[in-house]
Amino acid sequence: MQAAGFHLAASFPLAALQEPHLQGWMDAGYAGELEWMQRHARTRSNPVAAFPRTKTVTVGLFEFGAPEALPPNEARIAHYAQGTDYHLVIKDMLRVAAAQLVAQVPGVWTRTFVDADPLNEKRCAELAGLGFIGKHTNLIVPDRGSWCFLGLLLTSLVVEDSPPPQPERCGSCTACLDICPTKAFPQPFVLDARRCISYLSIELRGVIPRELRALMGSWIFGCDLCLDVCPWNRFARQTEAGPFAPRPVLRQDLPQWLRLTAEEFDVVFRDSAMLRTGWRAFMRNVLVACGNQDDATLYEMVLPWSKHPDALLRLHAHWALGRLAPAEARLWQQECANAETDAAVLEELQLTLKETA
Ligand code: B12
Ligand code: SF4
Ligand code: SF4
Repeated sequence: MQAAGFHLAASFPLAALQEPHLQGWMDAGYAGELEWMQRHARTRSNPVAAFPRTKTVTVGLFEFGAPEALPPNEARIAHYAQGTDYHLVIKDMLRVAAAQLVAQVPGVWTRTFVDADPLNEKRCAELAGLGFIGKHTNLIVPDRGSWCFLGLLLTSLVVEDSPPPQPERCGSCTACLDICPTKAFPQPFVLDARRCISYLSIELRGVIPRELRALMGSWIFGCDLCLDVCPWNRFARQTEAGPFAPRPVLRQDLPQWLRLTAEEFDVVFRDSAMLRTGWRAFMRNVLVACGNQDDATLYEMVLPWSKHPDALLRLHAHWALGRLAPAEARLWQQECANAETDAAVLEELQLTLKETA
């Protein structure tokens, strides 16, 4: 795997993989609208039956390096998403690793997984002895931190011994739990995805729950707060950024993002993990971030979005207007409420008008 470009790699027998808490996590509703998780949960509850040809899982780990200091309180994009889409890059590296293995061991069966496939990659990395899972629920490599991508190579080869697991080393630290603005951890080591800004800004396509919008700050794609605060990330190495080097085109402020058209979105985010969210949900995020700024000059720039034909965008724009300049917004929103035909937008208008009364 190292020859294919991974910084670290280790293997364990698939038979060792169990997720005893998974069904409880699903039953608690923590997966939100991640519908594919239901399908995956069935597979993940019995991976040996689901992948009968797989004997060994080799986990590849690629460090994308610590981020620069978080940008000013404007438009924040998670560090992992600032370069080329890791799904493409890690998949290619896994394919190279698979081809190298087949060349060495003719007849060996292989399969490659990255992210959207039905195995828990951080749990696999833990079983392979690469690190431990912290209270923020991500993998931490003790001498390298957690700014890393994971990928899996499933093979029909048999490994004799599992590496020893690494002990969990959070100790009494609770920095990640404390910093989370949306209080997304119902308990240490458990995440309620429905409250996580990463889920809200990337996975959720509809209306962002009203009570969470104000807590999202300036994040317009993903969130890094719980990783950034982790003391283990002091050990993160500055690696060759390569395909994950931040793209300069992403260094834009909120007024610039507000001007992004759907056509430009496809160009700017070509080969980027951000393409996945789509222009509509991305602009929704930008509007929410605008509503979280203490900057009334944004009002005029958000205003046209409250007349947008798409109800989702109108709704979030009205929320932002009510926060940016409540008195000014009030007159305009009373007018809009009389003409509004969408029930959700009308409800948003009524709530905003009540707040600004
Ligand atoms: C779904 C998903 C998400 C969801 C859910 C996050 C989560 N914590 O799982 C959302 C959209 C919120 C998300 C966000 C992010 N993600 Co994500 N995500 C995934 C994905 C596709 C599946 C993970 C999964 O199955 N989660 C669901 C739950 C069930 O898993 P779990 O946390 O392991 O839950 C277990 C615990 O709760 C435990 N449990 C339950 N009760 C109890 C009680 C006790 C006492 C204990 C000890 C345990 C316990 O059992 C559960 C089941 O096993 C993986 C890729 C993959 N295929 O594995 C990437 C992955 C985990 N994500 C990744 C990244 C980078 C992120 C973000 C940092 C991106 C960002 N900057 O915005 C954030 C981090 C947010 C966070 N604090 O976790 C990386 C993590 C790399 C690493 N170092 O670990 C992965 C591995 C992708 C990759 N290939 O690199 N992600
Ligand atoms: S990514 Fe952000 S919102 Fe999600 S759990 Fe971490 S700090 Fe909370
Ligand atoms: S911030 Fe502290 S509690 Fe959270 S994962 Fe890191 S060491 Fe563990």
